[in-house]
Amino acid sequence: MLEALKPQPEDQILMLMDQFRADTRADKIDLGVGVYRNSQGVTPVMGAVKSAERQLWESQTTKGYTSLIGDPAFVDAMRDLVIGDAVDPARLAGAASVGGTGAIRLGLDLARLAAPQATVHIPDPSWPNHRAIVAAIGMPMKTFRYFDADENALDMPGMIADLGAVAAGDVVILHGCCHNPTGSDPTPAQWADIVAALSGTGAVVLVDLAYLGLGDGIEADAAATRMLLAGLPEVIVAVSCSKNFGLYRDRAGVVLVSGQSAAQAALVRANLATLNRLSYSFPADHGARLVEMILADAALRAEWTEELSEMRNRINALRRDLAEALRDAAGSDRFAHFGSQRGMFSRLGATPDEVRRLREDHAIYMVGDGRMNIAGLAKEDIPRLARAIAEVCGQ
Ligand code: PLP
Ligand code: TYF
Repeated sequence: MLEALKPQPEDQILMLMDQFRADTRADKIDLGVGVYRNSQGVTPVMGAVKSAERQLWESQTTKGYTSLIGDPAFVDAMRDLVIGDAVDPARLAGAASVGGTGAIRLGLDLARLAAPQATVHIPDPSWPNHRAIVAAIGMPMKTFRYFDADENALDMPGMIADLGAVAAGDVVILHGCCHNPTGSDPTPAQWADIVAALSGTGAVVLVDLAYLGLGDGIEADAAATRMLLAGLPEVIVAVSCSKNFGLYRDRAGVVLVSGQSAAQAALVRANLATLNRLSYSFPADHGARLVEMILADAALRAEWTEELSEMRNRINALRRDLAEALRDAAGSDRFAHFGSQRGMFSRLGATPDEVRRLREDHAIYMVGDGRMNIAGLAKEDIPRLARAIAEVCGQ
C-alpha cells in the first residue's frame, strides 16, 4: 500500500534551514526561518519561562490528563491577553492547540465542519502554510490583493475591493500584526476600512496572530484583532506562543472563537473539543501551562513583558540600522521601508536569481521570494549584508 504514496513538496523555508546548516563558510548569514536571535546569535529560553519551569517542577503534583480543550486557565489567560474586553466573554470559546499552526488548522477545520464548501481567502502574499493547510483539508481557496510589490506598500484599494466582494460564509485569513512575509500592516484607519468592507458580507475572519508584542507592543499589536472582533459577528483567532514566549518547540497556541451568542459559543467549544479528540485527544500542556503561570503571576508577567520589549526594540533597531546601512551602500532610499515595517520579516524585492547570487556568492540565505528574517540578524553583519545587497540588487 505504501508504494502508492507520492513525494510531497518540501516547505521552502524549512529546506533553507538544512541548506544553511550544511554550508561550511564561516561568514554565512541566516535570514531564513523566522526565529528571533539575541545579540549573541542565540534563540534564548526567556528568563520568565525558566523561572516558571522551575516553579512548575517544584509545584506540579500530577501529569494527569487536562481536558480536551487543554487547561481552561490557559485559554482564559490568552483570551484576556489577546482580546481584553473587546467582546463579551460569554460569546467566546477557545481551545489550546499545537502551536499557532495547530490553531490555524483547528480554526479551519471548525469552519469546514460548519461550511465545507466555503472559500478561504488568503492574502497575496502570505505565509505559505496557509495555502498548504487549506489545500490539505480540501476547501476552495482564492487570494485577495494585499501588497503592491512595486510600491512596497499595501494595495488598499485592491484589498478593499476584493474583501467587499467576498461571499457570505466564506473565510478570510488576515495577519493580526507583523505580516509574514512583507512586514507591512494596515494602519488603524486602514483596519477600520477593512472592517467596514467586511461587515455586511457575512464572511468569517480568521486572524493569524503569531507575533503579538513583536511589532509595536502588546496592546498596539492586539488592536486590529480587537477591532475585527468588535466589528464582526463571527471571528476566529489563531494565536501562537512560539515567538513571543520563545516556546517554539513546546508547541503552545490557542484558538479563540467569537460566536453570536453564548449558546453558539458552547457549540463551538464542543466542536473544538471533538476536533482535538479526533487528532490527538488532549493538546500538549507544558508550554501552555508556563504561559498561564507567567500571565497569572505579577512578577513573572512583568519580567516577560520586559523581555518581550527588549526583543521588539532589538528587532526595530536592527530594522533602522539595516535601512540606514542600505541607504549608504546603495545610495538610494529604495530600502527605506525596512525601517518602518514591523515584525520579523521584510522582503528585499529581489529576483530569484539575485536571491541565488546572494546565497552562492555571499553566503547570505533568505527565502526565494526575497523574504529576510531581520530578527535573526547580527548587528555586526549589517555592513557586509548591506554591501552585498547593494552589489547584487543595486542596479
Ligand atoms: N502564522 C504565521 C504567520 C507564522 O509566521 C507562523 C510561524 O511561526 C505561525 C503562524 C505558526 O507558528 P507556530 O506553529 O510555530 O506556533
Ligand atoms: O515563516 C517562518 O519562517 C516561521 C517558521 O512550516 C515556520 O513562521 C516556517 C515554516 C513552517 C513552520 C514554521
